[in-house]
Amino acid sequence: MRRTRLFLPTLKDVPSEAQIVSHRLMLRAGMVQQASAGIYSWLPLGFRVLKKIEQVVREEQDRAGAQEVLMPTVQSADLWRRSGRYDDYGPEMLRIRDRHDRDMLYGPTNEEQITEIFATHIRSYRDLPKMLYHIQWKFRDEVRPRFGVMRGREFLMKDNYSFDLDFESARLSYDKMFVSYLRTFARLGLKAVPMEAESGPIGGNLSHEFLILADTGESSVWCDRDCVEFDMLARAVDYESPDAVRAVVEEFTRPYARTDEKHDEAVFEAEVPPERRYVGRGIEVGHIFYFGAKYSEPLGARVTTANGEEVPVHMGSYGVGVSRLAGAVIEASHDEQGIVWPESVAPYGVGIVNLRQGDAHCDSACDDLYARLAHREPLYDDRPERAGVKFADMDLIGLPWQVIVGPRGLDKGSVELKCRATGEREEISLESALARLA
Ligand code: 5CA
Repeated sequence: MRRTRLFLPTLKDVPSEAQIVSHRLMLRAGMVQQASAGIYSWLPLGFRVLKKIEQVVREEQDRAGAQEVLMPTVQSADLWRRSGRYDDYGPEMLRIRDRHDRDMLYGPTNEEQITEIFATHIRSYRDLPKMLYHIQWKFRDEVRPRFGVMRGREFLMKDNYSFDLDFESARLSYDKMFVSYLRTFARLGLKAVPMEAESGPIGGNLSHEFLILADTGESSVWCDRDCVEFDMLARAVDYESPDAVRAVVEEFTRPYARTDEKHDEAVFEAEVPPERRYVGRGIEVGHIFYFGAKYSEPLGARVTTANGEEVPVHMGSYGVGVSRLAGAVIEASHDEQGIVWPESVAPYGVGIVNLRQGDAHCDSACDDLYARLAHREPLYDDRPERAGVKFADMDLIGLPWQVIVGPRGLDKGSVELKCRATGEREEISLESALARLA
């Protein structure tokens, strides 16, 4: 993409209500624009990041054996009356009436809807287990939408639902999602710590939240430093082996890690020696639940077992805040100059900075780079702007690599390769820059 063509409305001054760094940077870098309280439009740069996050989430869901579907955003109130949640959900639910005076709602989550789909088609234990997920917009009329996309009213969520014959098998589905979350967040360049959690309005009795550590987080965190030091990508996990999956979960749940209601100070102090105690704040980026027959019972999701008995299926649900992650990644990875994208979600892989637009030599070197870096999704800053403006903008939008092309360098046959994360700049030949970025 050429910068002169890109719709990238960067801002100099950000609205004062943007309290946290990710919100400020997302506005400054022209990623999103508020449409109304807690509701955002995603502009090209933000949209590219959102799609990349979504793709990492999708790949790790598929790898764990889940299948993607797409359910609607607008649901019928009757379905929710059958589970008893229509009245329970309260003012967070956006209730709508259609022209025939039927009660509808904009889905805050999809347990009822997926359970109905399952119940319509699956009757036998032979068709189990199943894991079905979608990546779809949700609406929750939060009392205090804030921190930009981190606590929105409309937000993009990946929600997966598992269906199993018995607790044993449901536990394995839960564990697979647990492992898939560790892999997902690690690929996004995040350290996410799983913590025992309350299950809230989703219900159930087994639940973990995945939090990334950040001072601006809304949740409190008490954990063993061991939790922060795990390296999930360093291991290969065979999802076909229940023992291998279980082993990872056990390793990650052994050290103390609790948030808010589940925290027990006495247990924390007894289990974790002072030098290993971590007390701080975190951002919840994922939440998984096992809730047995809470929805399958009232909605009639039953299967026949091998001995001909009819039983409700055991279910779990597993959420990732996809749009929240765009903000969370920035909270975890930025500096004074701007965003520092991990390679996996960067909106473009490399920026090309032409220091003297209009100079034949510079222009042709940049065109050459631009063509030959196509596989790295280059963003070519071809504006007739001062070098300082281009540098500041490139650092603000945080692409992992920059190739800086100027007349003096070119005379010696060289360009500069800058790594955004370390700030290191290296003068090398154009060919070596291409080789390094290959
Ligand atoms: N049905 C279950 C799991 S599929 C569920 O809804 N769980 S949840 O309520 O915990 O939400 C899942 C994830 O969505 C959260 O971990 C969080 O990352 C994200 N999320 C929840 N509320 C918001 C919000 N208001 N704005 C942005 N992301 C949110």
